[in-house]
Amino acid sequence: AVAIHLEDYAPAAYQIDTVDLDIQLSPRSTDVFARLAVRRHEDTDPGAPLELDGDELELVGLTLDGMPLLEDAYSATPSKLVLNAPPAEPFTLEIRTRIDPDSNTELMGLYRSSGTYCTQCEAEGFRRITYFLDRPDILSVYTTRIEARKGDAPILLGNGNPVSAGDVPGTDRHFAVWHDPHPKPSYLFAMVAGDLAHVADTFVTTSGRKVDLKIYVEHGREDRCAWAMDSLKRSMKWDEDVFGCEYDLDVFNIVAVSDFNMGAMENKGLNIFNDKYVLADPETATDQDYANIEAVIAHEYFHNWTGNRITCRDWFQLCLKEGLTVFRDQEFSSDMRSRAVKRIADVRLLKSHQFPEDAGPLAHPVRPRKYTEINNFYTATVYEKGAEVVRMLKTLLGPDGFRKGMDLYLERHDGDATTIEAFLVCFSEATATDLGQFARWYDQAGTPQVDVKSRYDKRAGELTLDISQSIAPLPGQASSEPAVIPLRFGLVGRNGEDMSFERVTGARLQEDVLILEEQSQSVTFTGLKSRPVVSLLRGFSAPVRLEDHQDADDLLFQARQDSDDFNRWQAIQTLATHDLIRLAGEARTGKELKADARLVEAFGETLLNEELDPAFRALALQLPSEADLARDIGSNVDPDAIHQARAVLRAAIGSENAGAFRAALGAKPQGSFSPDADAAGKRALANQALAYYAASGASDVDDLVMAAFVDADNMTDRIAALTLLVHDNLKDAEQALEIFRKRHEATSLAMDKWFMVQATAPLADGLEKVKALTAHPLFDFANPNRVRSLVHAFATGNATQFARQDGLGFEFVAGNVLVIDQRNAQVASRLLTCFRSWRAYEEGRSKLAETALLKISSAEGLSRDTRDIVDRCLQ
Ligand code: HT7
Ligand code: ZN
Repeated sequence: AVAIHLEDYAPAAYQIDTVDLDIQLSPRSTDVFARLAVRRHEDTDPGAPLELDGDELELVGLTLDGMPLLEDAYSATPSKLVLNAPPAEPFTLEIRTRIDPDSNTELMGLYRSSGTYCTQCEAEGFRRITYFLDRPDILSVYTTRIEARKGDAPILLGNGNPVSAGDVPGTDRHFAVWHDPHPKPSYLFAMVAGDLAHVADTFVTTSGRKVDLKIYVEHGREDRCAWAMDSLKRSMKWDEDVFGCEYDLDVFNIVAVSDFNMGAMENKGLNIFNDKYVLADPETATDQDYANIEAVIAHEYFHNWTGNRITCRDWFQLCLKEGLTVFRDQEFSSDMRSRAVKRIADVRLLKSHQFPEDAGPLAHPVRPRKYTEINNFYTATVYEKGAEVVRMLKTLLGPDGFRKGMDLYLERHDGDATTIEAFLVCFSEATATDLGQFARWYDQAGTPQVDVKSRYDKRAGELTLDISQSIAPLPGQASSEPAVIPLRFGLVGRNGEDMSFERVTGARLQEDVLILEEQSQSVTFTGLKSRPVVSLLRGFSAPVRLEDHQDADDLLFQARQDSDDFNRWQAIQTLATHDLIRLAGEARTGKELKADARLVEAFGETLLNEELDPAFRALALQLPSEADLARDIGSNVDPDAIHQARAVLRAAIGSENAGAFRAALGAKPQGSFSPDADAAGKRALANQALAYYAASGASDVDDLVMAAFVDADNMTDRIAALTLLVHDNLKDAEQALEIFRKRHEATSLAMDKWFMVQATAPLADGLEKVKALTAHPLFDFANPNRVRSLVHAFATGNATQFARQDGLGFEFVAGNVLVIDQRNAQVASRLLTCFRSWRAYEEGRSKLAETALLKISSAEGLSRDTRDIVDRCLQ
């Protein structure tokens, strides 16, 4: 496949000002009439060919200014329509294509999900509907007429505002016309048609515009939409309050569908969602589901400005909308919930998903310079690291400077398809700051490693930090330049308070942030009365790996005393990581394993510390995952040794503090269920206590966990207990699985959890069980959520079974990649990324992983998506 390079960007030769679509829906044969008002760009030579993109299209009609085109005036294939020499003056092109929504298993373009017609056009799905200049810098005003059989599709939805609707005389069909006044790129086009129920509400914007809000779902699911609607209204208000962004249409519609490649899509005025991010009630959704719904609803809504009103010039600029919008949704959730808890959750996600990506063969800059398949660049690097870069910009410029920059960006670029450079210029101009070096964050791949050694001179009362930064060489990036790293810090005195100092030399200081700009620098603080404990990277102020060589005493002190909650959490995690890595090393030598007593005690203290928010305590009690440990070990990884190490530490913490954990089981929120952060935090802590108690080996564990399962009155508690029963192989595990299945069989999202619990069970026959589940009547390769909940969950959440020493785990996943690739390339290539750290395994396993990858690589007819990932993994 041909690689596309950022440096080759050139504006299109033609512009399309308006698009009038008439879509005549029918399951197997849908006709699309597109009338395009085309105009030559002034700097394009008259007569230059017009090349429109297509993908698996059938052309059934073509006219130019109402006249059929002669055969030698154009050429058409399923993937291109070329007008050889179009008129120099503006003209109207009418294109008729025919498509088959029912056979569209890729879920890109127009397809059907449970009988509902829906579309997905980002990144390049519009070309599967009609021939078009399908690139984000072509902004057009769309009018869409949708026609369907009334009985099949009483609801007809499009972008923008409704214009008219009615019956088609003499037929069983009806139509609706929608008009979107805001010029937009084709990737934001959407339509939906189906037999759907809805819930309705309204929102009045600051300037008094009344907006009709509707959420459409399958019949019978209306009462699971309340949380999503509430989240939407809070998002609309928050964006006005915090960024001054108001909504700009008369309606805002959300449609939930069950077959969807990703989370949700921000189509103008018509967001389409994976139903997982809309539907919630206490019986079927966990607290994590509620938090995710709140975040995803906000994310898609916030795109209305950062993505839709201001869009990307080309797909290399994807982080312009995604990184910025993730940052905005993170801030929203922080304001709705506990800021510290949200920050910890976001950093855990960054470290577990983005750090490994950035350290392996799939590493790429936040703004890549080259791609062969853009769908493979909707990555943790573009989204999560992209958000971290925006967060650093705010740290460097301060809240006021950041807001000034955002205001300028929103005003200057409204209606533009623009670039990261233009974005940074707004911040630079608004605050008179040179951001030249900062821009490297967008262009360099890899996580900077920041090494800090501290020396304290007691006599002089001086502390010196010798700091260096570097990025390990990566494929295509042998060397790197120093980045601007805002390092938030505190010098913690024995009483737990931050100490003052006289002066700092060796780095710029902005309030409590040191600005690192050099490859290595020595920073000295003078005027200290005693040696402080140095608390670095507070709030995780930059996406770096910090090695600050803290000893166990200082880490324990930080875990107990640091005024920065994030670093308190980090200190206990670092202590646990150190001990787990030691234990994993010893497990490989056959030594008897014994957890560190002081660490075990610190966990007990954390549980009992009533001054700390329960949600924070629950997070602090969570051990680093097996994948986190594999990442930190970095090479010669043995998943069985890691698993054993974790089991030993978990058992030690559980048994040493068994009484306290048992007592904590009762600390559930009282009264009727509420998904708010407080109540969720209490449930999280009680369930964490249950997990540790289960690990204690006490004689009543089996009965107690089964009772917790049976008595649970919400999904959070039920799934927590079920996970323990199955993962710890407790007595009633099979019975509990059966009870759960019977109870939730009709609720697909709940059954996804049932599959996932089994997929991630670290049992000796885990793989065999998962294989058997692929033949379960409720397993379906056509449903991405189901595939993710079984095969993907196995590959990413069951380290010991995926990386089995007999290689069968790798073989199973590779075989599934090939099967899935036949029907849905995006789902297959995403699944394949679970092999990205294959070189970090010990020799035997990495050979087996390579064999599995080579098998994929040598398969016939691989999609471009899967070919791209397998080639990069093997490079
Ligand atoms: N902008 C969207 C990204 C996206 C997508 C969504 C659904 C299906 C396929 C997709 N390809 C790309 C989602 C977002 O980030 O908001
Ligand atoms: Zn997004």
